[in-house]
Amino acid sequence: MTDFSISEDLLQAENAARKMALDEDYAALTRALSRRGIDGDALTRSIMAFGVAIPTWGVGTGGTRFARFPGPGEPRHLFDKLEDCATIHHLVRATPTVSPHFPWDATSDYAALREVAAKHGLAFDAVNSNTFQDQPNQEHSYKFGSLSHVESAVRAQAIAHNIDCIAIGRRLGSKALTVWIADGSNFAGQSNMALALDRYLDSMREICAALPADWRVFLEHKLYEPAFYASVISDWGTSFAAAQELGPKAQCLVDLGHHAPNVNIEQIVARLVRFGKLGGFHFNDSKYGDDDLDTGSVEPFRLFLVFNELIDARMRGADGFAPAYMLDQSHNVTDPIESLMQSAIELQRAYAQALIVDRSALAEAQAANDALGAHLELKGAYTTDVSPILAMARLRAGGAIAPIETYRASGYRKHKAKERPPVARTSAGIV
Ligand code: LRH
Ligand code: MN
Repeated sequence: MTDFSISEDLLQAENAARKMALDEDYAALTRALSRRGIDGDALTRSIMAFGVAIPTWGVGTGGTRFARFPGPGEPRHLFDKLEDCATIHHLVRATPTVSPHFPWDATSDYAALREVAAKHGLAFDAVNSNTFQDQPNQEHSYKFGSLSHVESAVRAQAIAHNIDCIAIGRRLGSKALTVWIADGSNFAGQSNMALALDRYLDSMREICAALPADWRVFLEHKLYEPAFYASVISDWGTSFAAAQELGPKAQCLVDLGHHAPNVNIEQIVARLVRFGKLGGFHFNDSKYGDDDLDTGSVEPFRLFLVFNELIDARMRGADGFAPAYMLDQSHNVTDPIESLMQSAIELQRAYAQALIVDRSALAEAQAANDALGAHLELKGAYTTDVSPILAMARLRAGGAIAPIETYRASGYRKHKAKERPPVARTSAGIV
């Protein structure tokens, strides 16, 4: 019995039922946009070209330190995850790449993995290393850190793991390594914060030396958790300074949930662009801490403002501007496939809204210190409902006008629940 996948017939039938309404809404929106001098079809083509990577660790149900409640038809291994990633891309046509995490996604044959992904129309984005958990039979524990650990043997083990991840990534066709470390302390005095950073930099220099010529390494900063007094790479400033010191292949990755509440993330993005050190993003949303909630589900205006900086940078032709877009979320109470589809759409929405900002009117208002005028240029774009353009982009790219409804109509999850025997309930943790 072949594994169930959503048929073209079902997709066509679901689209046919919605096509007339979409055509009407699309015509009305493109007429309104053309009055603002914006070509609706060109905008739709831009959205069709937008892509974001799916985190393999986000395809299964996530959890917290308290508990994880797996749902039906959980992916058992990377091949199930790729199948679910293919289903997401089939319907939203905006997630052509997957970002794997090792050793969570370790497998015996990476060439075969690459082939299976290619059959699903998927490629691999940045690989993620993991020196924040101890693996069975691991020689040295990461309890007190990894790349910044006081013991050279532990650092060497962590460096070797990152170099292994690069080797795996090369076989998968990736071009970047993301390094997030949990290293830090819970008590004042527990760690010499200056020497910890020096040890981290020494370790990262060895990892950078192992990067192929056309690769990048993304340094991911995070204010706290699991360290609750000081994290070694706690903020964009430390990450930026480290990337400067490590050289041109080293850039900074902005995980939206890794900042103190109310930090101006869009300004951090503008700064990293200015210095040519914006490597990429882990998109998600948060209300308090690193909540890993669905992108655009808490602060959609902030997400728009981040994309406003990205479009401004692109329009200005900022040097070395090639940010990698990846999602990094934990789906504790929703079907991960639905959350990932909606999150990709919310990214497209912020991108489309940022593309319709009248940048010359905005620059004029800024030059005239017309504060409200300038703000309303942004608000005008942000309050434009671009949904018909997002739906038309999906339709023209062979996807679903209404992905969530089409996914539910397919009964995909029910089929997977039959195909995939239930996994044993793991007590807690994000995966
Ligand atoms: C750390 C982080 C990092 C991943 C992990 C799954 O909080 O954002 O990007 O390695 O989540
Ligand atoms: Mn992250």
